[in-house]
Amino acid sequence: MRLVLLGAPGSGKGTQATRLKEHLQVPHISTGDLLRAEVAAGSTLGLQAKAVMARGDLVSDDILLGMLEDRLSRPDVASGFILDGYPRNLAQADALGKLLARIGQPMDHAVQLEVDTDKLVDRLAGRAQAEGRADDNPESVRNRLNIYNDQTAPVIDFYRQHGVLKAVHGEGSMDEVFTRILEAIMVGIDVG
Ligand code: B4P
Repeated sequence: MRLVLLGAPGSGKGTQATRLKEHLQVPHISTGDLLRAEVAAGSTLGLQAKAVMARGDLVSDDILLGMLEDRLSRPDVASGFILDGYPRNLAQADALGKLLARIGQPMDHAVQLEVDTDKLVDRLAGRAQAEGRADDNPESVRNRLNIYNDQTAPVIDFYRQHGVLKAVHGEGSMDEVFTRILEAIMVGIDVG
């Protein structure tokens, strides 16, 4: 199964992707994690991305597409994948559509996690305390939410028009949200 998770920062994409990966037995591809690994390794790409990410801005489309092409060329994606954090704008959505058409692996589902802005801010503040991620400070969070509304929200319409959008209420416990996602993509919760 090929699935993309859409939602604002703090909506639970990474959290739910980890559960879906276990349940569906397909790799979880998080562009945020891929970028953070580059930063931690001190690679040229990581050095370019570090300050951009800390501000909460988007890293360049070219860098992201190169990274994604590389990841999707690995054999483990033959059984499908869960994509988390990409696409974040319409240019990325278009590039991804072309890439998947080229490798003959169209997207099955685009799951949109819907969460109120106040809740998003609370969750990210909680993570800032627990994990100290560089981009969870109040200023970057505000910037990330603005970028989401301006650039990423239109991607939802893109997938709606392609007939694969599944909107899921993203509030409640992590288990409740997980069950709703499985229902939306019609995978039995006792499977796997
Ligand atoms: P990401 O790593 O994708 O960060 P994110 O949007 O904050 O989502 P994340 O998955 O981490 O958090 P989640 O909602 O699961 O991106 C980071 C940065 O990388 C971007 O700002 C950008 O600079 C760069 N980047 C990444 N992809 C890019 C792209 N395609 N193009 C350009 N730049 C890109 O969880 C948040 C918190 O909520 C957690 O603490 C979790 O425990 C909590 N939570 C989740 N579900 C909950 C629930 N049901 N109840 C209570 N708390 C919950």
